[in-house]
Amino acid sequence: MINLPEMKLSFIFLAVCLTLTVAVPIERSQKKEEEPPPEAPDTGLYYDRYLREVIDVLETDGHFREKLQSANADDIKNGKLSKELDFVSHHVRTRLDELKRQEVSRLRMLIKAKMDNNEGGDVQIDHLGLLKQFEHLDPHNQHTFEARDLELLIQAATKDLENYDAARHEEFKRYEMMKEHERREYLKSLDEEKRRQEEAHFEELKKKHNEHPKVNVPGSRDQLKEVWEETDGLDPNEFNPKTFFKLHDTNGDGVLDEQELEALFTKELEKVYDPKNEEDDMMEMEEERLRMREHVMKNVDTNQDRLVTLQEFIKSTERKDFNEADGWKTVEEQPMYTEDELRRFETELDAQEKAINQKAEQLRRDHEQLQQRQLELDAQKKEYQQAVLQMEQRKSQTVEEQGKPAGPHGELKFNPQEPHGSSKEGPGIPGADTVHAPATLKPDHQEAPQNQQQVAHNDTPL
Ligand SMILES: [Ca+2]
Ligand SMILES: [Ca+2]
Repeated sequence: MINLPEMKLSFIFLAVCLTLTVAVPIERSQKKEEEPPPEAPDTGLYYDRYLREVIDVLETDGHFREKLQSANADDIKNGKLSKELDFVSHHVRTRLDELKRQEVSRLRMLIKAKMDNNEGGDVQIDHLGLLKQFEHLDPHNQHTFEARDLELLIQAATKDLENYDAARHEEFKRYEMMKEHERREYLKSLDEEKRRQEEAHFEELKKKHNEHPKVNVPGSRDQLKEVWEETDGLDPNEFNPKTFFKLHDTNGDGVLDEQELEALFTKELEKVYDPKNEEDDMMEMEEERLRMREHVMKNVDTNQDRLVTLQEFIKSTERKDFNEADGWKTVEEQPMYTEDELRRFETELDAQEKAINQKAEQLRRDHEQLQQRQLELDAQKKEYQQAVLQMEQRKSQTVEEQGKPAGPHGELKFNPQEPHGSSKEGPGIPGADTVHAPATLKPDHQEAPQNQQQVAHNDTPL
C-alpha cells in the first residue's frame, strides 16, 4: 500500500470515520513491502468495506490526491471534490466501476436474503425500488461509478457517523438495563439469606469502583497538563498548548482527529477502570471514552467538522472553563436510565421472549409434521417396492412356466390371451392369472432372460 504521510485523502475518513477505536485489517492489492500505514478504524457502517475500497483506489490517482490535499472539509462535504472524479485516470475509473458493481450486487443479495426471510422467496423483487433505500450510491446507474456516487458516499458516511455516537449511547443504555435486569432476576431466584449476602457484595463492589483519584474534566488545563507531565515527560511549568497540539497530532496532518483526542483520555480512564478488577466494567470505560471525546468536541470543534485545528485548540485554552477545577462525573455517577425505562425495557424483553418461544413452538410442530410425512412416504415407498418385487417374481415364474417368448409388444404380460385367460385388468397387476398358465409349455432358457427384462421394464411405471 502506498504510504503517504501527508495523506489528505484520509481527510474523507477524518471527516467521516474516526469514531471507533477498533482496527480491522484492510485487504491490500499492492505487493509493495513498505512499512504498513496505520489502519483506519472500522467505521461500523454496513458499507465500510466499500467506503475503504473506494478510498484506497482513489488514493492511487495522482490528480485526485492533489485535489484532495488542497480541499477543505466543506469542499469535501458539499460535493465540490466529487467533481474531480471526472479527471481521474481511466484505469482508476474502471476499478471504481467494478467496486460499484460488486457493491450493487452485494446489496441485491442482501435484499434477496431479506425477502426470502420475510416472504418465503416467491415474490418478484423490485430491485431498483429497494436499492433506493441505500443512500451511499446512485441506484439509477448500477454499472459505473460517477461523481454522484462519490458525493453520495461521502454524504451518507458523514450523516451516518453523526448518528453513530447516538446509536452507541443507546446500545450502551440497553446493555446497562440488561445487566440490571439480570441482576434482579438472579436475586429473585435466591433465598432471603443468600439474597442479603449478594446485595451486600454488590454494594461493596460499587463502593470499591467509586474509590479512585479525581478524574479531570477532559480538555481542561488539569487534564492536558497531566498528559504533558506524565505521558510526555515534560516540565509542568512549561506547559505550552501549541507544543502540546503538535506532539499529539500523531499522524502529523495538522488536525486532532477523534482518535488522537481519545488517546489523550487514557490516563484519566485508567484512574477509574482496570480490566483486572471485578468491579470495573470495560463497556463502561468505552462509554466514558466516548463521552469524554464528545465533551471536548462540543467545546473545541467550533465548525463541527469532527476535527480540531490548531486554531480551534488554542482558542479553547483561552476559555474561562479551560481552567475549571471541578472533577469529571463518571458514567457510574449519573443515572443512565430511569426505573420507568427499565420497566419498559423488561416488557419489551418479555414480548421478544414470547415471540421467540412461539416461533420455536411453530418450528417444532412443523418439524414433527415433516417427520410424520417422511414416515408415510417411506412406508409408501416400501409398499411399492414390495409390490414391484412380487410382480417380478410372479412374472418370471410365469414365463418360466410358459417357456415361450413374449411378443414384440409385450402382450404376453399385460393381455395374456391364455387358454384360461380371463384377465381384463390390462397392465394393472399382472401375474394373478398368469401363474395359472398351463405348465405344459417348456421354458426356453435362451429367451427367458429377455422376457424378464421386458417384464421388469414395463412394470417400472408402477
Ligand atoms: Ca492528526
Ligand atoms: Ca474543527
